[in-house]
Amino acid sequence: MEFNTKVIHGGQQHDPSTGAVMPPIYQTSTYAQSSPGQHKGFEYSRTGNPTRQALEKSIASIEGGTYGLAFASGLSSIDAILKLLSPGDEVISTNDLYGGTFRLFNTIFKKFGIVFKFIGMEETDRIADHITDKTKLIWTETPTNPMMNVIDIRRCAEISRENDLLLVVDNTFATPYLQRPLELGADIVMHSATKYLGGHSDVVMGALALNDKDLAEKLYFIQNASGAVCGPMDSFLVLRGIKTLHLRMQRHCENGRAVAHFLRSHPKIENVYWPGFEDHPNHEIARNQMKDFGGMLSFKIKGNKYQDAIKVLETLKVFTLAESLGGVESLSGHPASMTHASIPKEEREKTGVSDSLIRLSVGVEDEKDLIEDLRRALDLI
Ligand code: P1T
Repeated sequence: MEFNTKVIHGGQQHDPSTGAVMPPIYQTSTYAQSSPGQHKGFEYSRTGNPTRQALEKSIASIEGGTYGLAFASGLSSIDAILKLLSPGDEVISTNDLYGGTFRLFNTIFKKFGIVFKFIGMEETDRIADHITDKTKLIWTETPTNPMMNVIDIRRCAEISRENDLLLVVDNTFATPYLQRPLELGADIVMHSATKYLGGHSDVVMGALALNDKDLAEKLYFIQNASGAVCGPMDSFLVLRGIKTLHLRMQRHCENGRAVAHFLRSHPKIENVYWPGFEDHPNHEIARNQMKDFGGMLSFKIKGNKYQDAIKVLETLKVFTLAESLGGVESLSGHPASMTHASIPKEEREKTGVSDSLIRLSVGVEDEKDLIEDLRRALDLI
C-alpha cells in the first residue's frame, strides 16, 4: 500500500459491531466481563481502548512499523522510552532538541542515575567518541528543533547496530510523509502527535512506532504500568488528522519553501535555517532521507537584536505568536524565551538559539498572505 493510501486505510477496519467507517469514540473506562478474565479483548481503558487501538495501528502503518503506541503527550512517550533504561546507563543525545525533551532528560532522568551526553550530531562520526560500555541509547531529532540541523539516520543506525545500542528518532518535524526512520534502520520512531499528525492544534498527544516484538512488549508494559495514555476523544481526533497528513504536508512544504526563499532574499535577514537550501550543511543528507523539506524554519535578523525579533513577533498577524507547531495555521515563536527557555542560556547559545532567533511553523494558508505578513513586520524594524 502506498503512503497516501496508508494514511486513510492503514491498519483500519470498519467497526465490527456497526460497520461504522470511522471508529466510534469508545468513551468508556472499563468493559464488562462474563466471568473474571472472560471479555471481548478489552478490560480497562488504560490497558487498551478500541479507539486508541485503531489510532495505534494507523501510526504503526504510516511509519512502516509493526507496533504503534499512543500516549498522553509527546513527552510522556519519551518518558516511556527512557524507562527502558536502568541507573548508570548512558544516552547520547543531539544537543539541539526540543527544550522540554532536554528538561526531561537533564532534570528528571538524570536524578534517577541515567547519564546524558549532549553532542552535535550533524557530523555523525562524533558519536563514536562518546560510546562507552554503559551506552544504551542514541537519541536524535531530525530536523532538529529549532535550528533545523539534519542528522544522517542511516549512519546513526549503522553506529547503533555496531555497538548494540537502540536508536530513537524524534520524527515530529518531518512526519512519516517526509521521512520514515524505521525504514532507514532506527529502532523506535517517536512523535509529538500534538503537531503534524493531529494537525489542527486541538490535541496534546505522543506516539511511538517500532518493529521489534520484545521491545514493543516492554513499551506496552510501561504504557500500562506508568499509565500516561491518551483518551478516546483525542485518539479519534488524531486518527482524523492523519487522514489528511499527506495533503497538509504537501502544502506545508510548498509554503515553507516560498517563505524560506522570501526571507533569504530580504535585505534585513542575516540567516535562514531551512534544510532545502543547497548550502544547508546537510542538504545532501536531507535530500537523501527526506521527500521534501517541510514547513518549519528559523531565522535571524541582521544585527541580531533581541528587540527587533520581539518587534517582528508582536507585529505579525497571520502568524500567531504561540508555542507548538504543525497545525494548519501558521505560528511564530521565540525559542529562547518560549520552547527552549528550559535550556541554560550558555548551552542553547552554543547551538545557535540566541535571543534574536525566530522560529516559524508555516501553515497551509495562501503563501501570498504569509509573505505579506512577514514583509510588513520586517518593514517596521
Ligand atoms: O508537547 P508534547 O506533545 O509533549 O511534545 C514534546 C515534543 C517532543 N519533540 C519535539 C520535536 C517537539 O517539538 C515537542 C513539543 N514542541 C513544542 C511544543 C514546540 O513548540 O516546539
